[in-house]
Amino acid sequence: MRVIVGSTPPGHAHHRGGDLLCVVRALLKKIRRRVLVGDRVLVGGVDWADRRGMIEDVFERRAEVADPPVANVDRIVLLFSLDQPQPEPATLTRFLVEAESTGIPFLLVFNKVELVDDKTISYWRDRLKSWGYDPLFLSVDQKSGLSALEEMLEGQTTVIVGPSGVGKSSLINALRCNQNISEEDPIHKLVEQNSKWFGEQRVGTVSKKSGKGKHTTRHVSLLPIVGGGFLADTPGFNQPSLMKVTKKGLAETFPEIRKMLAENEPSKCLFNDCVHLGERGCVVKGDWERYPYYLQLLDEIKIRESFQLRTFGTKREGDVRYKTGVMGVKQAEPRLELKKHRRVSRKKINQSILDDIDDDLDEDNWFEVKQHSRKR
Ligand SMILES: Nc1nc2c(ncn2[C@@H]2O[C@H](COP(=O)(O)OP(=O)(O)OP(=O)(O)O)[C@@H](O)[C@H]2O)c(=O)[nH]1
Ligand SMILES: [Mg+2]
Ligand SMILES: [Zn+2]
Repeated sequence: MRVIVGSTPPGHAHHRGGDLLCVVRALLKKIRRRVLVGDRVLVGGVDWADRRGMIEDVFERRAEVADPPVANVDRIVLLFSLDQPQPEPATLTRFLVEAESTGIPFLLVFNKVELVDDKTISYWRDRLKSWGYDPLFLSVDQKSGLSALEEMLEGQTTVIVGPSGVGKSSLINALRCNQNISEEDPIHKLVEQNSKWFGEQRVGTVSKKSGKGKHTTRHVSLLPIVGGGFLADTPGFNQPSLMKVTKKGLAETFPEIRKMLAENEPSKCLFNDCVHLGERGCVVKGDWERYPYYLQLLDEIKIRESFQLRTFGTKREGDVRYKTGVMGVKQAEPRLELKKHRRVSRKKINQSILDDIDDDLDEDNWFEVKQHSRKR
């Protein structure tokens, strides 16, 4: 992995930092502590002449995006294109849900505006507005609308995600080219010395037949951009996994539901932890565009959670704990996983399902639920 080093120890005056090519210490792999793009790491055994070293530890992460895996991200840019490929509402929803679930601020951007007429642009603007979003429209090819985005990304670490072929790598190239990197920024000065960081991201074509991209970008990489800050290019994919989204959390990722619940304060839904299937006393009415997507995703997550419950005895993913390590910095490490080969007893599964139902309900609601389950 390539690690940027801000400064070197005293006595190494002739090496002004730069970057090191590092291997990851075997122990980290053994305890399955993954090193992600964007991680701050502890490097040891440095050979300054050869610019090599070893990643010995990983510092605590401020934020983490699971899909694609990038650490310490300040912002997500969700990129789609208005044509070639056209936006698909179901895919768009999946990406939006995934971005909402990270809790990291994100920006929805539509590229290739020059391929469509004004009517199409306002159609998508209005449609997205009814979902609760205010997207940015631009064209990388025509270099229009880029400066608004540029300003927002300054000094931050941003990860750009979206389907294949929408122009993620093209956008990154546009934000990196024809500009001088700020002289004051020490990291950028260091980066300047290494031409690898200046290579353009490869751009692919979109298939004429299907209108889809060809998965040109294969790796996640963090690239320095204008005005300081980094932008992570990622491979395009159509199916964010939604692994971190829970059955209870899903509603929170839809602005439409958040709005309906806020408008109905303080009454809310009859059930305390209603999952909004339109039961009696549910205020999330079924007459909004994305309700079918909500129900579809809820089904998918339910299936996944019950699978996780059966396989691991827990539905909670990626538990980490913190300990203070070398240099007094808190570091995250994964909790030990249950041994996979040990079968979870049926009794234990039933107990955890009961516990789950228990947290879902107030005592007053018990009767309702029994009624419900009898009907089914
Ligand atoms: N018409 C038009 N084409 C564009 C624009 N921006 C990018 N493209 C084209 O879209 C195609 C795909 O661009 P890429 O940047 O490779 O797309 P990507 O999102 O990185 O794709 P993956 O790496 O496969 O995920 C290329 O042929 C680009 O030239 C634009 O604003 N207008
Ligand atoms: Mg790409
Ligand atoms: Zn409800």
